[in-house]
Amino acid sequence: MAHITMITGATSGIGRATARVLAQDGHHLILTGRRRERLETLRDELTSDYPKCHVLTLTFDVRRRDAVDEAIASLPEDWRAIDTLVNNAGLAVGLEPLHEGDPDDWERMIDTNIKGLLYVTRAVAPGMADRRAGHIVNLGSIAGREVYPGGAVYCATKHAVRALSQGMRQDLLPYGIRVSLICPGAVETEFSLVRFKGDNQRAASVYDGYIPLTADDIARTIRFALTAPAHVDLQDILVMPTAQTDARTVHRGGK
Ligand code: NDP
Ligand code: 8X3
Repeated sequence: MAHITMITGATSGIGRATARVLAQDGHHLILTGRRRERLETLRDELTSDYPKCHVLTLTFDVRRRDAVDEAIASLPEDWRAIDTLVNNAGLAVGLEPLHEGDPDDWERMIDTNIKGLLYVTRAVAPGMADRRAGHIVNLGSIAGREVYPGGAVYCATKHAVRALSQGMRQDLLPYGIRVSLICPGAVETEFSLVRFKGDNQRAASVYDGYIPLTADDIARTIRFALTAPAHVDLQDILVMPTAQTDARTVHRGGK
């Protein structure tokens, strides 16, 4: 039987790269995001490059609980037994000090990174518990271990993802479900473009003078967690660029 994997936020960056790596491994993929056209293009590319891979796309906003429930309920019978859920959809918005921050930005981050992840997990995990099998991969961050200036709310959401991962592990323990938290440092994706609201120059400057991680680096890390033997749960993986030691320290201008 094919392995069914659902990836949220597959229209870009880490989600899209993970879809490609897992397509190569023969997973059947449920790809989700808000940008329908990108999902459909990715589906067409993957099914043409990897004929063994079947792809189903679902377009919804993870912040809308009704839309999440509706999308999961709409899955055809042979797509319902989801083996792996990659909770990847997420974003940072803004980098202002807390006292100057825009509460609308805070809502977007909290609603997407915390509540959206919860809604999707609530819709998918019961099936895993019934089947007594499954693997949930949550995208945390170095920002879920540290806090940096201007990042208080984003960092708080990723600290929450860390707490939720631990809680999921506890609650799902009797069902043999693995929960892996993947915590990257700087990965060059559309992340900074979103954070700086389309300011290309400011986004690019985040990665100036050093080699950041690529989305593919993280996709391969996710593959590593998924391919561990069933009795091994890689609970918490921190992946940093060699040029970055912690959330605030990047060595620019080296090799
Ligand atoms: P991208 O901006 O490239 O991709 C983000 C993805 O999330 C997109 O596919 C987007 O799809 C989806 N998404 C955002 N909001 C929503 C929403 N409301 N509903 C559904 N989907 C949504 O960023 P990354 O690939 O870098 O980020 C992926 C994850 O990795 C995030 O959780 C991020 O916090 C985390 N991360 C990123 C790091 C980095 O440096 N890039 C480092 C550490 C962690 P669409 O817009 O089509 O809905
Ligand atoms: C993304 C990494 O350091 O920009 O989670 O917050 S960081």
